[in-house]
Parts: sequence; structure tokens; C-alpha cells
Amino acid sequence: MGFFDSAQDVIDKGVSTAKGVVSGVAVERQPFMKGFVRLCADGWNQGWHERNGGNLTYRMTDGEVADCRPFFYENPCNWIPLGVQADNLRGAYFAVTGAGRYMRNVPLDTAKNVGIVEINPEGNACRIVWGLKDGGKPSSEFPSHFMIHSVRVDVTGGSSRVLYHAHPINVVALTSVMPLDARTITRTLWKAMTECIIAFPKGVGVLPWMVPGGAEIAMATSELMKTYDAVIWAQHGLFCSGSDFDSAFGLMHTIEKASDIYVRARLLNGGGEFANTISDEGLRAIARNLGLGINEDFLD
Ligand code: 2HA
Ligand code: ZN
Repeated sequence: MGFFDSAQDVIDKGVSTAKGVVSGVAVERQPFMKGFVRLCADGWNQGWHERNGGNLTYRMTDGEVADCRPFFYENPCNWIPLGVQADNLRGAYFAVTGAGRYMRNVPLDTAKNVGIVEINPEGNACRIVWGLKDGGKPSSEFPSHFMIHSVRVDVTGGSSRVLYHAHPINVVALTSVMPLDARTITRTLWKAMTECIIAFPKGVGVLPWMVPGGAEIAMATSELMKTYDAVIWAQHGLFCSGSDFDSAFGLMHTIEKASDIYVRARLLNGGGEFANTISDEGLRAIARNLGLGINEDFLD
């Protein structure tokens, strides 16, 4: 049984109940949840979240968990096996969008469309401790997010907290016409708009089309996320990480905007050679001036 089915099974077996009267700042009014909700609304407004497309997870701080704990369910559902294990996420708490729930509805009813899940002490299962009302379950991509969080915590020394998956239009369009290799696509974006090499000096990882929500795409993405802060899924979308909501959303926005500029430029000149671009020497100069740790392999 996959994560998705076992989650449904666990939720069907027990309905959680919230504590009666509690004091404190409601989860919806906690600063981290305001940031979470704002990102969902911004992503919807950008046109990146048709239907139930996309998902968002946030690894909470101990202080945020303590502030939310009075509002946690008294009888959380049973542990839902994740199918993967991570030592560095034992006992962690994540805010997560719900499977089948729409980003568009997150501001309208956060406690229905978003949940907080606790990871068990073994680091291989989760349970819903807040939200996802009316039988909701964590995003079908939660096991992928979980694996990738584990990698990102390692490679960033714990600063990485946000993983954001969206379906930005121009990024997806590019994957229909460009070679699916990280060097080609990264160079294209770096040269489309000056800000790009600053926003993603290591480049962008690229995966060919794969079945979503499965172990294979999760493993492939987490492998690339050892190097890159963002990974493109061909004919699907983009996966971005960040230390906070601003950096994760900003990275998604920058990559999509550069893709949009490239698409428009290509349309304008009918797909031929560009008259003007940023030279490799120009990119090196930006990196030198700003002290960026760029991926030299991606420069000529
Ligand atoms: O949540 O975007 O990749 C729906 C998706 C799956
Ligand atoms: Zn998707």
C-alpha cells in the first residue's frame, strides 16, 4: 500500500478531536502560518496552481511547535508510514498542504486545506496534529518533500525550511523544446536576465518526465537537491527550496520570470540566434563582484 492509500486508511479509522478551550495565538495567526498562507495565495495569483496542483511544506522551529501545541488534536490519528526514513527529521513538525486540496482555498479555510504533521521518533511515519479538517491527508508529494527536506537540512546545516512545488507556465513550456540537461537550461536562464546568476548561482537541476508522487521522482529530486536549490520536472513543474517563504517563492518567481523572458524573446525573433545576450565573461564578473559561489562547470 502506498503513502496515499495508507494515509486514507489511517484517517478512516479514527477521527481526531481538538481540545476544548485553549488560550494562546491561534495557529492561523502565527507568523509562520501567515507566511505559509501568503505563499499559497501568491502562487495561485501567479497562475501556477490549477486545480489541486502544487504543494508546500515548512519545517517548523521548536518555538513555533511550542506556540501551536495548545491547539493540537488531543487524539491525533495513528501514524501514517512514509515509506522512507530520515534520521535528521526524527520528531520534526511540518506544516503541509493537503492532498487534493486547492492552493486557491488555503486563505479561505486554512485549517481545512493545510495541516501540521508530527514525525515519529523513528523518522519513518507521520501523524496529523492540527488542521486537514474533514478527513484531509498530507499532500501526495509529502514523502518526496520529506526525503528532500532531509537532504536539504544536511547540505545547508539546518537552515533550509521550505520546499515549494508549483506548475509555472513558462518553465513547463521550456521543457517541451529544450534539451533536458541542467547546463543548457541553467545557461539559458542565466543569460535571459541578469538577476538569475545571483538568485541561483549553483544553477538549476533538471529531471526528465517521471511519474509524480512516487519514490523514484523523490529519490532523483533529493539527489539533485544535494547540489541545486531548484529542480525542474519536465512537462510538470518546478521544485524550490529556501530558508524561508520569501527565498523559496523568490526563487520560483525568478526562474519562471526568466523563462517567460526567454520564451518571449524566442517568439519575437522566430526561434533564431539572439542579437544580444550576457557573455560568460559578464556572468563571471557578476559572480566576482558579489562573491557568488557559482557553478563554474556551467560557464564556457
Ligand atoms: O499536488 O502537483 O505533483 C499535485 C501535484 C503533484
Ligand atoms: Zn505537481
